[in-house]
Amino acid sequence: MSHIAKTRLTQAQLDAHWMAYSGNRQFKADPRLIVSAEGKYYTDLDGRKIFDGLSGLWTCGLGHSVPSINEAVAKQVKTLDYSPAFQYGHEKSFELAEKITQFMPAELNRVFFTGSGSESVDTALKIARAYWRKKGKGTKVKFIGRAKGYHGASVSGFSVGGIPANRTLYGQGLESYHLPHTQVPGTEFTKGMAEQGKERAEDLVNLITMHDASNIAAVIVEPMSGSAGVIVPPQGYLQRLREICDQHDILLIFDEVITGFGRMGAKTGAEAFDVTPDVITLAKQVTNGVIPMGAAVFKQEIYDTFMEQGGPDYMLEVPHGYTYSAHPIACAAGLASLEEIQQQNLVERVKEMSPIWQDCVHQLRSVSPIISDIRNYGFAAGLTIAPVDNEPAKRPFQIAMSMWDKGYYVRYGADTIQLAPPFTTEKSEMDSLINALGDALQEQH
Ligand code: PXG
Ligand code: PLP
Repeated sequence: MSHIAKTRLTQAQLDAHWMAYSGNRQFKADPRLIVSAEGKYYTDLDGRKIFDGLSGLWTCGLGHSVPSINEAVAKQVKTLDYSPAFQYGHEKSFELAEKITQFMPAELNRVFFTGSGSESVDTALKIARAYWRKKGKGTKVKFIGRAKGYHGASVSGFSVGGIPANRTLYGQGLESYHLPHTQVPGTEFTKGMAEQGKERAEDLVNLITMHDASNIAAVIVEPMSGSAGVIVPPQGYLQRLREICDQHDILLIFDEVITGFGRMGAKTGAEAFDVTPDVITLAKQVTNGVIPMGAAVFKQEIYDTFMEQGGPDYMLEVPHGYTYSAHPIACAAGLASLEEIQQQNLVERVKEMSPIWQDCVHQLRSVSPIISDIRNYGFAAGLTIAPVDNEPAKRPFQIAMSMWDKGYYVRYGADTIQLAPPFTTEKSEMDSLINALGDALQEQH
């Protein structure tokens, strides 16, 4: 279906925008243009209603155009549109920091604001190095990420990230090494956490032997990988990473840009999997995607180390931050979003409904033989699609385009389809999403 005739955009306008993580040529030949959003649905340029099967980009668990968030943003923009982030402050950032800690494990109670997930990761990695330097261990500078990990688009993010396509073009990054991912053969179609795979944490011991703990600042993993297609940790795996990090004085960073604030049916991935890291990175759902914002949340001991060694009190303890750190409009959106999650008990709702979601997505197995794996946790699911013509990314793209035509937005990436419906999704909406996906898969046979 071609939608280009309906847009008033000129070719020059289409050409001028170099779109993020997009197939620019394909998009501009047949643009998929969204004009509005309300609740769980977008409206496209043709006036079609489209179900939001990924909650934006894992951002909008509350759905779109939430009145309390809209009002908070409108009020804030009229009251204080910008406030200098360095050396001066406004009340809302402190209120939001405290509100965020209500969602974090109790030990993580110091919040550094950023403008995105990528900046949150950059912040966590820089602070990890600086922390060890303050502790007199300035050789601890290397990082350990994990194969298939996604930690944002910055130089540090691609360095610790483990999705090959995001790395190959960019040459030298930060010195980083990678654990194997946890998609263990034989665990395909596991519901939730697999029993096998914990042993893959032992590779951390090997990496430490190779590089020595005296040279390693931090391990960074997503508790559940999102971008790579929803990879759920095996039972006991994260606990084992925690143990090894403790034994070797290495900081453990959980990148919770996707898993934070309810997606897992828990306040964080740390809570869902019962492992407490030293640092948690956040973004996306903190403002329900309405205004860009991220944060890195630290254990108090890390913060205290910088305060104790901060020099005279007119000096900066850490020379780090962003023009848009703690932006007042983002803070207003964040406060309203997190209050909405609490008031509607959405973390509990996702937890209660996730068995229904699990059953629903796993029904697809019998619908199509081209699915080689289905994974799920909370309100998230990933499907691996068997490749055709030696082109693993082709079928997922075709499936997602067919879904768009049917009135469903889903994410496609590499050989996967990703689903993450809004936290308020009803069973009937799950059924229709999965039925449509079944149809789109069958078109591939
Ligand atoms: N860490 C994780 C775990 C993420 O998922 C980032 C960092 C970077 O955040 P920013 O705000 O800088 O984009 C992310 C972002 C997908 C998809 O297809 C996921 C993300 C971004 C775009 C697409 O799953 N996650
Ligand atoms: N580049 C220049 C020239 C700048 O002046 C600044 C900020 O002042 C930046 C980059 C960083 O921008 P941001 O603080 O929005 O990350």
